[in-house]
Amino acid sequence: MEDCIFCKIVKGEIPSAKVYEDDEILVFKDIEPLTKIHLLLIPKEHFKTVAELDGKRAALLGRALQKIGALAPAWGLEKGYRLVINQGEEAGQSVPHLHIHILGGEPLRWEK
Ligand code: DGP
Repeated sequence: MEDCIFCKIVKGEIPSAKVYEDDEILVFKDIEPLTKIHLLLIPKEHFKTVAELDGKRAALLGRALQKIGALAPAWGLEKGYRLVINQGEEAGQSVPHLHIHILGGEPLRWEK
């Protein structure tokens, strides 16, 4: 997608503070951190929501979750973390490229 900020980050056209990259995913620091540690994991392939998952993309997301589990301690998240995927307008999805927020580095509240 030409106008997608995260596709531009994947292509290196916009700089980002990367903490992990392989051939199918990228993890980098969120530019507007909500918690002491706030990372974003994106698939390199552009798609917007889980409604667009096929078998291949679902398998990729499974590997991405596995990677988070393996690398979270190295990112300073050994005490725990929260994963959030905002989907669509009412959830506040502002970038139309699927991304997993990885939040932590401090105690997180959970209330309405
Ligand atoms: P969401 O609201 O769920 O769509 O989250 C989008 C996140 O992306 C938001 O927390 C801010 C972050 N973000 C937007 N533009 C950039 C950027 O250019 N670089 C980085 N590192 N993060 C960005």
